[in-house]
Amino acid sequence: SLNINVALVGNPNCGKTTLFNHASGSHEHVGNYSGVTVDAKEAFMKHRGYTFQWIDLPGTYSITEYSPEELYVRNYITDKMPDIVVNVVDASNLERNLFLTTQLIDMNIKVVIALNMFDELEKKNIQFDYESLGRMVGIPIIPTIASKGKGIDELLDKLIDVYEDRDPNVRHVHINYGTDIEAAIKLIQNEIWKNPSITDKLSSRYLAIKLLEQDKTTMNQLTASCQNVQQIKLVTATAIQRLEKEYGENSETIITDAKYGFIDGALKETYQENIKDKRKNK
Ligand code: GDP
Ligand code: K
Ligand code: MG
Repeated sequence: SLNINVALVGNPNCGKTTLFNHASGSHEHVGNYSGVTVDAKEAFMKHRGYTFQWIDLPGTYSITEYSPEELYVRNYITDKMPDIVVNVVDASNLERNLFLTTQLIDMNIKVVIALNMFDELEKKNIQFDYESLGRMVGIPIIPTIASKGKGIDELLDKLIDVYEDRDPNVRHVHINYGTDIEAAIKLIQNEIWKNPSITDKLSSRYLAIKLLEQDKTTMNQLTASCQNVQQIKLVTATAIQRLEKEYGENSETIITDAKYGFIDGALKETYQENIKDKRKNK
């Protein structure tokens, strides 16, 4: 039988649980994840001959290591390797929600975006060319109104297409973070590549970006499994030093700013409040 494991990933309150309940047909209350013990709800359903296994992961703004929720989501993606991540994005809060999306893009995994709260965009008469954004990032974007069960069938159909590698718009995109950061990524990647056992499982680009952010989880991971860890550390330290000198900022901030720079640029091209309508209202 055909099983598709789908993990729901997104900011808190973007509608993950609502989507999970609609998609799985269960209306079970899902507790909050604010405690130390992080838990994830799981449900099965069938659609067009496929069995979907849904995981409702805790809400996170970022995939870093600053909370149990972030670590849980991160480890779930890298260890359990779901077939597809559904990145639930709150359409009324695009800039902040898309930050997490940039991290999923770095991870080089299969992602479909559920552009949830689409009713909020419609209400405000906002023009958002989400299809164009989807082509830009190589990720299919499906509008949903989870609270009304709208868009769920379209999302399920898209998940099958992506699972079967049938969607021509899916491609692996590297967000271009600019010459200096890209050069630093390349240098670190060159060292990571010497460990095929690692890069089989995790994107070397993602690991390099994480090292540039001075992410301890990644460094510990590589220390445990890379033979050339001393060289990786040296190259990383040198790259960080060079970037921080150039930008006068902490390297994590430099990466964060670059990600927001990408998001701002992408939204400038695709997102616009209806100007005509705005004038009318004045
Ligand atoms: P989670 O934290 O991501 O699991 O978000 P929830 O599923 O708990 O949803 C947060 C709130 O948003 C709830 O009050 C939902 O009813 C509401 N909600 C979910 N989806 C939509 C939507 O598409 N449109 C609107 N307007 N509200 C929604
Ligand atoms: K919630
Ligand atoms: Mg929830």
